[in-house]
Parts: sequence; C-alpha cells; structure tokens
Amino acid sequence: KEQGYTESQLKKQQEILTTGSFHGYQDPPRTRLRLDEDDRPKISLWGILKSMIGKDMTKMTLPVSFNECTSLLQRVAEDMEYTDLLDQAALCDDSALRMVYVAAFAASEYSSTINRIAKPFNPLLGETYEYCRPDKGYRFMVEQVSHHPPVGAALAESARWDYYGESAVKSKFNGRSFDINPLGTWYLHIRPVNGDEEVITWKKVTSSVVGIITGSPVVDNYGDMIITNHTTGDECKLKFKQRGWYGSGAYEVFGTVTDKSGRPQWSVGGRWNDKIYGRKFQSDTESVLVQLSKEVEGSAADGTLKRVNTSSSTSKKQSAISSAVTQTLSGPNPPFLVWQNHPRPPAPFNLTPFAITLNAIPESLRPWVAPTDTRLRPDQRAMEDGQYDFAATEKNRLEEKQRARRKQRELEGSVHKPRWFVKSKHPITKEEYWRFNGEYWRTRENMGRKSMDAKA
Ligand code: CLR
Repeated sequence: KEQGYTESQLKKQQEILTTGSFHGYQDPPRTRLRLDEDDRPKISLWGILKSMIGKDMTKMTLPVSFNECTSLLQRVAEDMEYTDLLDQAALCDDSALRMVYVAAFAASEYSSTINRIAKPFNPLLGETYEYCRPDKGYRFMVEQVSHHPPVGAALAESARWDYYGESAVKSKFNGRSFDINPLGTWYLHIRPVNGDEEVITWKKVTSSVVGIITGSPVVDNYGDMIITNHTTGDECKLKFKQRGWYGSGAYEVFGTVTDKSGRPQWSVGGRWNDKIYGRKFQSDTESVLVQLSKEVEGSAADGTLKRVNTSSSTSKKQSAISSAVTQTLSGPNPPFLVWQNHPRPPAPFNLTPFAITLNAIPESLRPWVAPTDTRLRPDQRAMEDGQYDFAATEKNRLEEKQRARRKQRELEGSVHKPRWFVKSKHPITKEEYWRFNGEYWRTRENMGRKSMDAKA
C-alpha cells in the first residue's frame, strides 16, 4: 500500500500472489447470516452439565442447541481479526515498541470470546479451513491433524509477518467452571522495516466459563503470558487478571516490555474487551492504563487523548487514580491508544462481525475451495440457517462415517497422515511443531483451474 515494502516483504507478497491464493475472494466479506436471530431453545447449562463433572469437552455429548455455527478451525481463524496490529508492529523501528503491538494482538484474540457460551463444531480428521483477505494482504489455512486428542495446525502469511502454531486444548468441567487450557506455542515472524526477520513466541492463557451454577455464564480469560522475541531478546510479561467477585478486575490486562538486558521500556495495558494503551515505561502505570481504558476516548492517529467522563465515583481510591490519570495525560510520556475492539451489534449466536464472514461461500469461491473445507459441512451450514434438527442428524452421520474410517484404518494397521503439515523440531525453540509442507496453495490453484476449465 502506501508504505514501501522491504525486499523480504516483497518476496513473501510475490509468493502469495503468484500461487493464486486470492482466487475466488473477489467478493467483499459477508456482513450477515441468513438468520436475523438464532432461536435455539434456552436450556440451563447447569441442568445438562451437572452430570458431567470431571469430563473434558471431547467426552461430552451435548444437544446441538449448545453449539454455535462455527468450527474450532474457524475459531483459530478468528485470531486474524486484528492483524492490522502486526502490520503496525512491522512498521515500528524500535523492537521493544513492536512488542507493544504484538502484545495487543495477543490480547485482542480474546475479545471475540465475549458472550460466546457455545460449543464450536469439532472438526473431522483431515478437515481444512482457509481464509484469505486480499484487502488485508493475508492468507490463512488450518488443518485438523489429530482427532484424539483434537489438534489443529495453522499458518497465516502476509508480506510483513507469518503467524503459525498448534491449536490444542485440554478442557475439563470441574463442577464450578469449565476450563480450557491451550497447550501449543504460537509463533510470529515479523519482517520489520529496518532489519532482519524476528521470531516471537507465546502461549495462550486459560479460557474458562464461570457462573454456570448461578445461571449467568460468562467467559473469562486469565493467566500470565510471556511473549519472547528470540531474535532481539525483548520480552513482554502480560498478565490477564482473573475475574473476581462481582466481576472485579474483569477483562484487565497489563504488561511490561523489557529489552535484552531486562530494562523496562514500555507499558501496555487496558481491557481485552475494549481498549489497550501503550506508554513509555515509568513506574506505577498499571492502574492508569486500566483506568484509561474505562473512561477515556482517544486516538493514536493524531496523538490526542480526550477524557470523556471524569470519575463520578466518590471513593478515595477512585479519585486518587483519577488524578493520576489526569497527571499522566498532561505528562511527558502520554499514553497512546494501541487497540480498540470492533463494535458488536446483535447477531445470531452472538457472533462478531468478523466471525460472520468466516463460513461464507460465494459462487466465486466454490471452484477454488478444497473438498475438505469446513464451508462444505452440511451440519454447520444447517446450524447457520437455523435448522437445528437437520444439523444434529447430519452431525451424527458425519461422525459415524469418521468412526468407520478409523475402524478401517485400525483393521489395515495404517495411521492417518496429515496432508499439509509435518511434525518437526523447531529450529529456534527446539520444540515439536507442525511445519507447513508448502503444498496447499499450489494444489488449490491447480484444482481450482481444473474445475474452472471443466465449467467453461
Ligand atoms: C480460545 C482461544 C484459543 C482457541 C480456543 C479453543 C477452544 C475454545 C476457546 C478458544 C474459547 C472458549 C470455547 C473453547 C471451546 C469451548 C469453549 C469456545 C476460542 C466454550 C465457551 C464452552 C461452552 C460450554 C459448553 C458446555 C456449552 O486460541
């Protein structure tokens, strides 16, 4: 776009374009489902879960009305909603400031979990899902590489960055809360304007459904995330606060970016359901940044911050924070807005506008999409159209077929081999990871051309 690309950025962009990745994506993303509102029967979560204490999600059979019309593969694609932050990170020439944008990206991934108390469809073994955004310059694909335990391997690429990792979770209903612990490491390669490619990693924090017994379930995301830049030695310790009694501390996130010698450089913080701010490090910024995300309207673009609602609270602590905020705003290192959540208009299954775009299959895309793509699953399509009974029978049929294939493999003594990823040892972290075999986009291009020719 406006900014010039570096050589390595151009090389990646050429690769994305010459393999035809954007073929079929000429239509603008979908803005609504066929349904205006989902009318799933409202059944008490506790009523159904109370007999499943100690179980993990894969061992729970739940009525389809507890599902939403997305799959776990598409939930991984939801990480792509705020990739603008990664583009911005690549444009910073201070590697520690880059980490502020990366931290905001890692936290932004949680904004979509709000009000989504529903089970995504479990992908079938070998199922794939691709999602491209020519307007944003990225391509994404994910494959279900294991069924027991469920594991998805994903890779997103764009001129300025690549993002990849393994989506695998350990889940358990312990009677009070339903906890989901992600296991895999996520990798980000950034190609900054002023230097060589950098490798950054982090692990996702715990997601947890709380308030099940009281009948007002909410999703909380909490824990410590350590984001490491293996190339420069910068690090960000990011703490997601656990929701306390009466929702105190809910959504709050705060972290400090340190350089390779451990000196703090930047603060980053706010709330993952709303806004995240950055600021040149000085001691005692947590309360300020979190408070800002609650009461200030600002824009990073023109560097101005406007305070909209000076605290009306009377408590001493509150007014102390309030005056700290006032001082900060007029001080030498004013905070700047890094990320802001997109609006969430009412939608079926409480999907975000971004999530609504995921399962669309316009005519232009049909010839290009792989036969294994989630978009072709009839059960999910039926769910999206509000045909819940049909969704349930189709889901059973597909899962029966999957079980039969598994039996067949057992009889033959063969094992399933993922089509697009290979298990390898990572050169930087030395951990096992799923390496993309590089074949998906070319194969897609060849198959797509064939089916276009057949139509002509
Ligand atoms: C969180 C971000 C991770 C990928 C991921 C995997 C599993 C998802 C989880 C995310 C969000 C919460 C989630 C979970 C599976 C089930 C759970 C959707 C997206 C829901 C809230 C559980 C609902 C309770 C049922 C019993 C109805 O990168």
